[in-house]
Amino acid sequence: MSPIVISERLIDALTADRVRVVVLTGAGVSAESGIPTFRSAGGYWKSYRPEDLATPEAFARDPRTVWEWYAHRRRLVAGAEPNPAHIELARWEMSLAGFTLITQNVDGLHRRAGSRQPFELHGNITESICHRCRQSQGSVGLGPKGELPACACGGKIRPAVVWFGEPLPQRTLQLAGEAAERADVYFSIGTSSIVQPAADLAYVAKEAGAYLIEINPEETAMSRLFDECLRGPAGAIVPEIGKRVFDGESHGITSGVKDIHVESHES
Ligand code: BJW
Ligand code: ZN
Repeated sequence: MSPIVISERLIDALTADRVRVVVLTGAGVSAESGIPTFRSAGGYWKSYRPEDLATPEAFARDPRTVWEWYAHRRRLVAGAEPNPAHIELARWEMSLAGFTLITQNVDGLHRRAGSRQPFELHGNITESICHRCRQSQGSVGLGPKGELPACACGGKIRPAVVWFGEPLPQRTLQLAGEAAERADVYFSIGTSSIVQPAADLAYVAKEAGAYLIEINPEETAMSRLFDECLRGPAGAIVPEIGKRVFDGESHGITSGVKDIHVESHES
């Protein structure tokens, strides 16, 4: 059993007066809820090509295959529960006046854990829109006999998510960028930091002078940018940070959680 080491530097930063904390989450935050990631072991992009499933071109070419993949994922999400990382992040929102949660995840688990206003950069898998007129279509999906859903305008209905090559919701992205510009502490949790423009928010925060923390069992494309990398599962590390910061538990080292260590990148 390795200890989780939460540095004094991080605790001091999080307990400062009027601290502004920004958290960006990715698929790894939902891995412990049983939702596969995209790029890590068992991730979707290990078995499928993104261009066959998560692009407007794929949907135009083969909407049934795309819909079947999303129908499968909707069922997974419906059967999943928020895990301790989602629940703890909802508590941070309640406890900190200056807290912003930004997520790349489309599973809605942050909201189900109690987060009131996560900025969902890549949409929400449970909702649908018309691919042509962009009207919201509730949660409509494949019909009982596998019929493809269609809008009154004649356009094809699709999941309300952001595919490669599509713009992110502009207002949401703008608010996320503004929060990153004002951050004192910026967390990147459970993301490979490969997909843009979400990954670049860490650069925005760094430029603005924030203290940067990555929580991920693996090194990522951007680990070197971060001041501290906490290596281990979000479901263990996020609650441990919360315990030290919000429950007033003693600083330093706690034992009992496996496979966690900290890398510090002194500049
Ligand atoms: C754990 C863990 C545990 C495991 N605890 N951690 C600059 C350069 C090159 C290309 C581009 C560029 N700028 C834009 C692009 C193009 C493209 C892009 O970024 N491509 C890259 C692949 C290079 N970006 C776009 O196309 C974006 N749009 C855009 O830029 O539009 C511009 C535009 C403007 C105006 C008009 C038109 C266009 C859109 C990106 C959309 C991404 N969509 C997806 C699918 C969403 C719908 C769906 O879910 O089906 O979003 S792809 C997929 O990747 C999904 C995710 O949100 C996203 C990020 O993945 P994430 O969350 O990081 O997951 P993983 O699997 O990569 O990583 C998981 C991590 O968790 C791993 O590191 C594990 O180690 C870790 N982990 N267990 C903590 N227990
Ligand atoms: Zn329409």
